Amino acid sequence: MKMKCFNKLASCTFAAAMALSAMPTACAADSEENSAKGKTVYSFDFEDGDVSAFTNRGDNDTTVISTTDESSVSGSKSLLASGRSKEWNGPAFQLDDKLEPYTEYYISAKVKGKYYTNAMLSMQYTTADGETKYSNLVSLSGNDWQTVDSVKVSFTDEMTGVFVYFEGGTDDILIDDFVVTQAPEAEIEQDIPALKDVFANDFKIGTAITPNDLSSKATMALVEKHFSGSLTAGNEMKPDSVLNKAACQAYFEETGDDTVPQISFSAAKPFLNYCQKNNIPVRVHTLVWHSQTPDWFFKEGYADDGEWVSKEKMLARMENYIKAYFEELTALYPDIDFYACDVVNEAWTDGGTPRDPGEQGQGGSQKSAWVQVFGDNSFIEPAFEFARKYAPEGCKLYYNDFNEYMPQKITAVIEMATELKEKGLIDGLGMQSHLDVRSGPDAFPSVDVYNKALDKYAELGLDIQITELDATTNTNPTDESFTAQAEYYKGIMDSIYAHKDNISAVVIWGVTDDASWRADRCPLLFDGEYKAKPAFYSIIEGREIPEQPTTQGTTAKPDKPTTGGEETNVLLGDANEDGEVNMADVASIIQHIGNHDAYALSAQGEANVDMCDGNAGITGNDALAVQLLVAKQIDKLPYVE
Ligand code: 9MR
Repeated sequence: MKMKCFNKLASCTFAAAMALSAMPTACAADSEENSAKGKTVYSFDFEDGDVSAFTNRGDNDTTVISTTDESSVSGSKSLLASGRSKEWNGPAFQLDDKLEPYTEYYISAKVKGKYYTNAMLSMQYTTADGETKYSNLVSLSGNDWQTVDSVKVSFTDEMTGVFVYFEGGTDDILIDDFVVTQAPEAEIEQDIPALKDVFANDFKIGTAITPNDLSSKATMALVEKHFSGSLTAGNEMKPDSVLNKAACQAYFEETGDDTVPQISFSAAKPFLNYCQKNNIPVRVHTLVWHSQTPDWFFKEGYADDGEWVSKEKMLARMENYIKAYFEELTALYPDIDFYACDVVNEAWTDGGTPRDPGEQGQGGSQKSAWVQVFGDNSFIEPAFEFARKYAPEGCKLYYNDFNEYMPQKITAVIEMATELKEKGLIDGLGMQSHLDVRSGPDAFPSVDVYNKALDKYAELGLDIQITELDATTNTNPTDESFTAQAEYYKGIMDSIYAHKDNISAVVIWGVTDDASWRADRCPLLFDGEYKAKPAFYSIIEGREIPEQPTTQGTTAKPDKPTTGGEETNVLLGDANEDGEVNMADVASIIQHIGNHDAYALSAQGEANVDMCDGNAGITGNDALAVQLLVAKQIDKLPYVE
């Protein structure tokens, strides 16, 4: 295959990036600067006494909202939220009735408690399934007025009832100078190589995303360009998001059976809808984990204060959970390629022993309720057995862990994996790879140590995936920090590349530094302004870009046909009119042809299908054309041979 070498371009852009990084040093976008750059869309100093844009949080919230001249930052008045009786009571400002979805805004304000400020700015919204979600955006405490400084918010068109609100304590809260600024529309760099192209013939390149990422146009543009080889949900497919306590308890009450856990993918739906629509392969993360798994899952009657269940009951719960998980996932998303699954996560300590038994909150978050119930790590094998039994075809099964280069952990993981491999239960190992550059020479782990761990896992003959790669700098990074980070990333990527025959995917744990779980130490490849960092250039430096790369997870989006320059409502290929073109449409066309009486397409469905093969009349060739598009054999409709 013809290749073009990236060397020249890489070295000049790498140099440019190094020079650029001389300007900003913090990884999050500078908030003052951002809010100054943005367009102010709402601004309240409350001098006119108008507080009508703010409400309390529903019927059970006793907050009374007015203005006061007791204290203020600008002018002589501020908003007063009095009469609060619960910590979560407080003044709320609705976003989705005033602002645009998929657009980033900054919220700035001054906040003061009556005697002492102990407040939070939080956000709430309701999902398409009617569930209300809450998240804390920023905590503020101290004497007198505190500042909410350009906190970034955005939402998708699937969310309703989107509010930001102030809460905390039960004393009066005062607000002044509440400003909403629309962030300038961020452009991503289109003129840099796409990671998925650079590594197209080596391994899938992917990332992990959060619901917030989904509502940021620029973040998702980076995902589409670089990371559409694989996506992982940052949190929404973990047990605490999927297990539905109320439904578990209701099922138990109704049937007397507490071994059939009830689940819901409502938190993951925006993520999964995106992956389905854009045809992006998904890593399922994760089924069996000591963390982010509620303790009630291990208790009699699913009660918080219940007794621990027996090992037998837990095995039944585990099997039914894994069964329901895959059945529901594949029923809801038959077209998504769930190509990998972290069946068990983080079961071994760095010392190569099982975790201590206990509730997850005890002793930090290190204790394991699985060990509590099973007495040891004997829950691992049945987890893989059940996953093997119920996972869809093509979904490879992994054991996933962090610090996977610690000597005793390597021994424990290899011993476990060897046994599981002999029984045909495991396909690969996930090396999370949460790394730390520190100041360069004392990086943890060193590239050499990381490389040796890869050597050992490669010898096992199992597949390897790098599942959560990020490499932190320090809390106040300088230019030197970013240079050291780039060098370290390069070393790690070279080591990964040297093992590419054993590695099928490399997943970076997040897109932009400011949205990382370790945002304070800027661990990713793109900064808060969506710009590629030196680390980005360092990992592609010297790599050859295949001229016609095997595309990773590209979208099968049909072109809309036009009539005399006017766009029509026809979406070619969309037989069932769900706005997407996939195998379900192929089935609908075949059914329409085979049994018109029972399965006739609607008039719009017929219009969407008729010209797929470039000819009038719905025939098997229309179905074939749609199938070719879905299989990415062609890139648009109509398909005329
Ligand atoms: O990125 C996740 C972060 O948003 C959560 O707060 C955190 C809580 O455990 O989990 C993070 O993801 C973890 C992943 O699921 C497993 N490996 C470690 C990751 C970082 O903690």
